[in-house]
Amino acid sequence: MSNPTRAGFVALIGEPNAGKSTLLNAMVGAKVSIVTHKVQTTRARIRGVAMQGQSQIVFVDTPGIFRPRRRLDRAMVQAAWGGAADADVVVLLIEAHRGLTEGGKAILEALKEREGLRVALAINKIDKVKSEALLGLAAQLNEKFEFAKTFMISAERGHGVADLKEWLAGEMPEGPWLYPEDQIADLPLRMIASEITREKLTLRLHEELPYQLTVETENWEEREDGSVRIDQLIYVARDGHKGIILGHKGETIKAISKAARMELIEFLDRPVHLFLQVKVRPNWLEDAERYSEMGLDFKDGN
Ligand SMILES: Nc1nc2c(ncn2[C@@H]2O[C@H](COP(=O)(O)OP(=O)(O)OP(=O)(O)O)[C@@H](O)[C@H]2O)c(=O)[nH]1
Ligand SMILES: [Mg+2]
Repeated sequence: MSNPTRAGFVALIGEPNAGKSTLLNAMVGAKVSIVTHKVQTTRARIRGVAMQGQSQIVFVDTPGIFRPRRRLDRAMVQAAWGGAADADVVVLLIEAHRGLTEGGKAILEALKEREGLRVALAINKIDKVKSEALLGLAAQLNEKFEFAKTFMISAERGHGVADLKEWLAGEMPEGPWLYPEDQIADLPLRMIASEITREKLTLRLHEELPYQLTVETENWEEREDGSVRIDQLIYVARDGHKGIILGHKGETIKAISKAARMELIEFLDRPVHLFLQVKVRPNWLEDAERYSEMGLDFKDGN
């Protein structure tokens, strides 16, 4: 008899910058979720689909969990916990070189309150520390919470990723696959395109980057010659931010547009015409429509 098929959800949670999106991409084998050196890169739940033998694992990348102050923060943290609640297994990422932080402790406390979650610990970025330090950290964390299993990984270099994937495959409940075997992401193309531009903005602007920035794909036109025309709006909250993004003689936005276009060409495998426009909208962080475009809930309680 052949093995039964299995399918389920694995939520990746952790503090901002822990490497959740990097791990998702490593699991899927393609860049599905954007990665930057900055905290709070991922804003909504992003699904990537991986196959391991007869198991289909739907990884759910989530925004980092931190103490939220603003409305957007709260919606992001809520999306992260929502991802955990819906998952068959939760993988908590802890950064090896930072160890058990205050933020990490808060997440462990919150996990304890949510009974019935099956949680694996992944100590990530092990390439940054000496291996002797890892056992102590693993023991310390396992004292604080009853993890189903502990893994030591480097999401960026791929160390330990295969072991984690194999274990997760066995944890998935029996059942039919949820997505076609060759599908790797469950995110509309328009949103992937917006995320790619947001990544390039983040990488290019560094410290100058306005937190209050979002990208939306306004128009997507498939052309007869096989190319695609994509029009995007970059929303910022202040006039000054617009100037930062445009740069001297429009040089900054030109460079951003070029970088985004190159990646879109690779991702879509066809010629791309990308048009970016910057719009100042002082109150976009209080604007329900912007949230739904990001895949976040906008509630009065936010
Ligand atoms: N040295 C090292 N760096 C890593 C590793 N995994 C991720 N990183 C880096 O850590 C930074 C954050 O990675 P992300 O994958 O964006 O982290 P995240 O948890 O998704 O962050 P948010 O979306 O902001 O919550 C990036 O600069 C990655 O290249 C790793 O195993 N080793
Ligand atoms: Mg992320």
